[in-house]
Amino acid sequence: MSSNDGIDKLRAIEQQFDRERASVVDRKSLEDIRTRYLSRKSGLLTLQLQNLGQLPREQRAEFGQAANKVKAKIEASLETLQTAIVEREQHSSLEGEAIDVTLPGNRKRIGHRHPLTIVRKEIEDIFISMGYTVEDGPEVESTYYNFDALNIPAGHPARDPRDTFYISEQTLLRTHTSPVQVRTMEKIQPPVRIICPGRVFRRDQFDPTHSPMFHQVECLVVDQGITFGDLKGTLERFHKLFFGEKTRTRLRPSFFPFVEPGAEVDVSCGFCGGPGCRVCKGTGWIEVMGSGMVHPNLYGFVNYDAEKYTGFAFGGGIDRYAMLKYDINDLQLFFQNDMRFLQQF
Ligand code: 2NL
Repeated sequence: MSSNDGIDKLRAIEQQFDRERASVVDRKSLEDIRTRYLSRKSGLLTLQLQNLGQLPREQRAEFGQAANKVKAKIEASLETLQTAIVEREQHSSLEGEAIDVTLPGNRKRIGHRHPLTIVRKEIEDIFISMGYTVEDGPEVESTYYNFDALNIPAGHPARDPRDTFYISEQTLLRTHTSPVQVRTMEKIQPPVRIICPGRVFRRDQFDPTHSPMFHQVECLVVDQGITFGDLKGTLERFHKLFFGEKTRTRLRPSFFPFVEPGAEVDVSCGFCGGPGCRVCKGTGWIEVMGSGMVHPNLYGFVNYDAEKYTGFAFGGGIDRYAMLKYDINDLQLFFQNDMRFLQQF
């Protein structure tokens, strides 16, 4: 063999390598081609270099240089292929881990407030903003706080066991939140500015407007110089804040044992805005509360000076305010815990 034959072989190997390198696509095919050409024992190029010793001395240098050149080329080419393969692998693994920030989030379902709680807190916030504090007290009461101290004497029809849940002769489930106000007056001297929201109990059958347990909020103000005008102004302000600035408030004479004078409180109908509709039964007005000036007899029970102080009070159903606010026609929906209803708030 002459160095020319050898160099022709080298060129053939080089060309073969150039063709085969096109099919190198991953680490495996890269290692295969490296082995095929450069393996120490059987690489195509290695075998050529082993022929070096058989060449005439003067041809060895030329052949050796040519062979090393091809080897260097192949090695450089394998290096390039390796870099490309590593890059491609990194790229595709990053692509696999990529986060699509435009995908919709997976929303965690969290709890939320019951509509009656929403409305109670809204009422509380309005009165807190006017300087009132929120008070509460026991749901199981004595007849003294629920009736006697409120000027409802023994034998009064409001005490009828057909209307009230008695636990014993002198213990009952409170029928209104007024006992909390009596208890507060026992504790502190005027000025008093409080509201008392809470559960109350009456022997009523369930129907769209009745429930044996419902929620009331009562308000009590006692100070020097409190007038009926303060009562009316407070009710007007509260209803504008709760139902909207267009709301008007009207008082009609009425009777409650714990006030004198007493008045029913109507608000203008927010559904029809005046002319009359089903909600206001054609009158343009909706009855929402009872109210009045605190009866002087009450001051005797709590040790207030009836000559020095006057006060007003009013009370209404939180459930009823929620029904009006959310246009709900059945009180029972608040107590059935049907998620299809509750989820709407
Ligand atoms: C109602 C209640 C009224 C009151 C509640 C009251 C409380 C005290 C003193 C005087 Cl401690 N009054 N509360 C006054 C007038 C009416 O109505 O449930 N109406 C629908």
